[in-house]
Amino acid sequence: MAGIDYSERIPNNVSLADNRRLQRALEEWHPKFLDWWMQMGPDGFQGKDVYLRTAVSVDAQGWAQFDYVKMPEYRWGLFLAEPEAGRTIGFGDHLGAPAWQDVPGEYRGVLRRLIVTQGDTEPASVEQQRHLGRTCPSLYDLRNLFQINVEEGRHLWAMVYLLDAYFGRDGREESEALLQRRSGDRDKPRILGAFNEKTPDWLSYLMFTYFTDRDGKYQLASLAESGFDPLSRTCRFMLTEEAHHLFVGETGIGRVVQRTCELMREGKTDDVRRLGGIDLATLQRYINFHYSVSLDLFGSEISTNAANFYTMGLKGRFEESKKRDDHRLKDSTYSINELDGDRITAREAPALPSLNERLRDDYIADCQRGLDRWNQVIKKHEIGVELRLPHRGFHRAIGLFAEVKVAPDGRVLSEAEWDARKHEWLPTETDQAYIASLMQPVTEIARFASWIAPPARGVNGRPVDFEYVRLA
Ligand code: BYC
Repeated sequence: MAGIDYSERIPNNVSLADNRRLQRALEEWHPKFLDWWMQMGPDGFQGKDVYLRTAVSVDAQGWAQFDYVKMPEYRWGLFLAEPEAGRTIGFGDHLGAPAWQDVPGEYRGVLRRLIVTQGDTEPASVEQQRHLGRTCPSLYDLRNLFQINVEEGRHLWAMVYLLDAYFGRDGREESEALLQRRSGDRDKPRILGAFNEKTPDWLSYLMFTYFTDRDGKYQLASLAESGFDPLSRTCRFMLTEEAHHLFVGETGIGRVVQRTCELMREGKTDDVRRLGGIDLATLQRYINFHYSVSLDLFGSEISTNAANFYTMGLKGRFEESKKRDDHRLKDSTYSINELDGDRITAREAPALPSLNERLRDDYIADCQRGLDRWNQVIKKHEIGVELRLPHRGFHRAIGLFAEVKVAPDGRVLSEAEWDARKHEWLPTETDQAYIASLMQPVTEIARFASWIAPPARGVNGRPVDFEYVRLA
């Protein structure tokens, strides 16, 4: 295993110096990436010093080095988790065969598509979050936003490395195209739906990091099981960074809930808007929106693509290697939803094409854990409200439920009923205008916006009142 060569322009542990062709391809791509970053990355802060974590090696000590960095000078490197000696393919038709170190020729197109779809989400999220810096609720939050942005940039590098190293000329073309598509662009949109939505304010951003980044966790974990070893190792390292993004979402919404409850108690009112807070009903509508668009990211309940990815050994289940079954699933079934007129029922379906639904189930259970913690905060303040995940059929655009309108409690509705009530369940224009009105920048050290509580602790042992971004 080569150590990290940090003296190179592209720090890496993939022996880049020994691969001239790859080095040339990446060095050609690098300035294009920087152009994209300056054009589409965080607006207005590129010259500022930010207290960032940079990976300088993949071991426990080295992957988290903290210092002030200007974002365009961040060292976007190529890092793969350590190889596992003698690793074999853990599922599908090739179960037990040695993991592939090169692209299996017969699966080239499918594998490339999976990598491109994953890669496309990374720059998309940076584009979506581009203007948020100007309305940050604190320096601490501003720093966390930029940490996520640079790491999403690095995750793009990770996928571009795979494309350039293993897919020759069409890989290089895909790498270029990843810098050409734009979130929300009518002519050249990003590939997946949620990545073309706007992230116009910090509440949407915290919801995005809780719900949409969590799709990232489940998709990356499934790809980390891949029989294509470079993909597996790349995703395993990305997951270590991903944990911070999820932390930002969970603690961020937790801090909003905390502040709302404090204002409710202090003001003896549910109407905390008068006090500059975000009422629980609005929070619930934002949860409903972001959860439902994130559920769509798992694809249809029945998917031949998903069955093929698995059978081919390219994309496994969440924690595949911990499961105790035959890892082929040709004879197993899985319970999925079905529509029976205006009733939602369950049926047993063949397990292979149900793999998207199975992953969605894992994701839903994980989402619920955060809500439980936020509800604990509400309960501690002796407030009789519970935040809930809406039914999985609510407000869906992909799969079975795209055909019907479903209420948060799971009732199938007529179009007329839906139209009459949807404003109770999804953020309204008034909600959005109110949230927008709260988005006033707070950039003094140790101060926080009215709608969010300070965090329990700072970053990397630093105090909460540390100067996380130097704006002067
Ligand atoms: N929007 O067979 P189906 C992250 C397409 S997030 C638009 O049901 P399949 C991150 C689908 O492509 C993780 N189109 O779906 C988070 C297919 O098209 P074709 C991203 C959609 O293929 C935050 C057709 O509909 N990683 O990392 O089984 C910040 C039929 O679909 C959507 C991955 O997604 C949609 N929502 O599964 C930063 C992993 N859903 O083939 C980063 C790689 C489906 O008919 N991707 N379609 O032209 C995959 O594993 C699969 O592509 C999907 C879809 C799970 C996304």
